[in-house]
Amino acid sequence: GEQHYLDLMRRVLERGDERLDRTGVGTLSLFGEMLRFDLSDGTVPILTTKRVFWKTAVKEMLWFLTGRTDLRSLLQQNVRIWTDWPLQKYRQASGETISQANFETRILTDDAFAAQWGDLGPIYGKQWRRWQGPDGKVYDQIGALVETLKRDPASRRMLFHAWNVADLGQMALPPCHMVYQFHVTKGRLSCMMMQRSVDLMLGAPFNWVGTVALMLMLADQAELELGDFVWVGGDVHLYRNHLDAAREQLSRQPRALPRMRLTRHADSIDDYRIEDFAVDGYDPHRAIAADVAV
Ligand code: THF
Repeated sequence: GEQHYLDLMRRVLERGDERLDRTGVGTLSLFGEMLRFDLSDGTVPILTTKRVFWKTAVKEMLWFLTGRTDLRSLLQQNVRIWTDWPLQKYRQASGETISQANFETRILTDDAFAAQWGDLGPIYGKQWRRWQGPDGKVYDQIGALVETLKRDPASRRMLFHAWNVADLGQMALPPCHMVYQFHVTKGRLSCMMMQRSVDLMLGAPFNWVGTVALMLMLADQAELELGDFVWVGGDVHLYRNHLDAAREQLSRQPRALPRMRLTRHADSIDDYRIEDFAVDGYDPHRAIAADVAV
């Protein structure tokens, strides 16, 4: 449950190795951590010790599934968690001190601007749905996964991967949550997600909600119930400017985890919308503000 997250956060605070990271912010970091969440009773790891904006995280997952890598389609859903990277690139290239809001408006309204500055490169959606082989053939890893879940659920090859080595150089950021492996036993779908780099304050809670949403959709497609969500973190860190926020979170008592469910069956993995997700019994402590390291 949530206590395992809080215990991990406390261990990073107390024992994390202090290091300077790519962003220049600095982190405390541990290597190689695993958490297991049992979803079979309907509860899901949407943290209660701070409000997690779960709809934003589900919208991000739905955006990955469309195969898109453009900022505009995210902004149209009012999701602004990916703006920082194209914004930083634009500011550095143009020398303009444009605000985030003005940058987002231009991405939304100016086609040429969006085409030049609003693409994140071949990140998650591209690799998940349109991984291009050396022969030019395009592979839909998600479509193949759904087929295998239906036809051969005992398979040990049910996974998809975003670490396309040849494409890394064109990505705004190399994938953090890289590989998702699935397992079916007694009609229950489990997922292990491996994340090489973990922003424990901001990223992990979001990525977990996205993964659970994905599991719900896959289970619905393959007529399965949910089993375990196993999460494996590589470099698990707290940014130095999140330490007070982490201490604040650790001072709070976790409450009962909420439930997440789909409100309808969809005919294909491509037919889910944010309106199809419902969360029941979510009673979190108030949100904790924290800046994202770019
Ligand atoms: N880079 C860093 N440093 N941390 C990350 O978590 C991260 N991601 C994605 C790519 N690079 C990353 C971006 N995902 C928030 C949440 C997820 C993000 C980026 C930012 C965030 O700011 N969340 C706030 C507010 C949410 C909102 O405004 O809706 C929060 O309080 O949760 C990991 O995938």
